[in-house]
Order: sequence, then structure tokens, then C-alpha cells
Amino acid sequence: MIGFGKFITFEGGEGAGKSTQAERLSKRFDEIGQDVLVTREPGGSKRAEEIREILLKGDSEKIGPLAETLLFFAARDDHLEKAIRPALQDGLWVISDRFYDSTRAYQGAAQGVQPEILAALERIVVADTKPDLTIILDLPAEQGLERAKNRNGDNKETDRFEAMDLAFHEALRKAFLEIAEQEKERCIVIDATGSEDEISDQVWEAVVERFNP
Ligand code: T5A
Repeated sequence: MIGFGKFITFEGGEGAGKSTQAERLSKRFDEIGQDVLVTREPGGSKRAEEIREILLKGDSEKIGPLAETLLFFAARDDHLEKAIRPALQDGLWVISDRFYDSTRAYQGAAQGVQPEILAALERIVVADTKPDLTIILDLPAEQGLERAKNRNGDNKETDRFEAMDLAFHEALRKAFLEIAEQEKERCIVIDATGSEDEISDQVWEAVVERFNP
């Protein structure tokens, strides 16, 4: 961590409600007059959004999990440099919809990229800009995919990770829960089967307990 702002990340499987809760949390900070940057990965800066296009379109599958990991970290490097670190240095709350735990789960646990490789990339790219709090929204994979499908019905195409089979998504869920178990100081797990309001209240309770904003 650098600067004076605090860095909060949302993690979890597809359709768990991360974007919804990131926006809800941002509103809570607005209501108490505190400045926030809501951002996302992959993406969050101009170049990182360009890399997002490559990563989420079907063709990047052909490059394999390691090259894909390097692209996620290339995007993360730009995101950190252009958006996250400047905002933290300005004293903002930074709320990111996904961060490095997604790489650990999707590319590591579910696709076999070695933990040592991920740890090395984290040391180089993330360095001390680690999240102060990570909120893992936990939901059975089937339910999350159903929610994502309904959302896609509105205006968004299914991306290639959403299109993977149920076993892949169950492995992701397990991986996020293991991360929470290994890093209890940083991570909290919230049952995401409840209503948006219930989850939002639990998220805010966790933030108040941790930071007393
Ligand atoms: N990825 C990402 C990697 O493989 N490695 C990495 O390092 C990183 C950073 C990103 C993809 O990239 C992968 C993971 C992803 O596959 P994305 O489009 O950003 O792609 O996908 P997600 O982050 O998965 O976003 P989703 O939109 O699918 O899920 P969210 O944000 O968890 O869910 P949200 O808030 O959009 O809600 C989904 C739907 O459910 C409803 C919402 O209204 C919406 O319709 N909903 C609820 N319904 C009932 N009850 C609730 N409590 C609800 N909360 C939300």
C-alpha cells in the first residue's frame, strides 16, 4: 500500500454481483462525502482496456494460460500506474472490480499456471500496492452463471470465460475460498445468495469495521 487512500477489491466468480456491489459501495462513500475511484480489471486505464478486448475475445484462448497471464499483468501494470496509484496518492478510496486474486483463480488454480510464476509477477508489478481489503462474493457457480446470462440478455455478449464448463467455474469458487482461508487478514467472504440490499449492508459493515471511514 502507498499513499493515504485505501484499496478495496471485489472478487468472486461470474455473476456474483461484484460490479453491482462496487457501485453500491461507491454510493455509500459519496453519501458521507468521501472521494472514490471505481475501476475494474482487466481494464481501468486506456491501454488496459485495449488489452481487455484481446483477453475477453475468443481468440486469445489460442495463446495459452501463461501468455494470457502475462497479458493480464501487462494490463494490471498500466492500470496501477495510470489509475490506482495516482488515486491512492490523492487520498481516494479505490474500489476495483477484480484484481490479482482473479489471476490466481482463473489462470492459476483453474488453468495450471504455477503459483511461483504468479507470485513473481505480483512482486514485480503490484509490489506494495496490495489491496487493504478484499471482499469475496461467494455464490454457487450455477447461480452466478444464471445471473450473468440474464444480465447478458440485456446488452452484453457472453465472454469466453463465461462460456467455460461448470467444473471450471466450480474450481474457481473453490480457489477464491482457499485464497480467503490463506489470507484471513485481507479477505472476507460474503454469502452472495442474498438480496443486493442485504449484501450491500454486509459489505458496508465490513468496511466500517476495518477502516471506520
Ligand atoms: N479474468 C479477470 C481472468 O481470467 N483473470 C484476471 O486476472 C482477471 C482480472 C472479466 C473476465 O476476465 C476474467 C474473469 C472474467 O471472466 P467481466 O465482464 O469483467 O470479465 O466479468 P465479471 O467480472 O465476471 O463480471 P460479471 O458482470 O459477470 O459479474 P459480476 O460483476 O460479479 O455481477 P454483476 O454485478 O454484473 O451482476 C450480474 C447480474 O446479476 C444481478 C445483476 O443485476 C446483473 O444482472 N445481480 C443480482 N441478482 C440477484 N441477487 C443479487 N444479490 C444480485 N446482484 C447482482
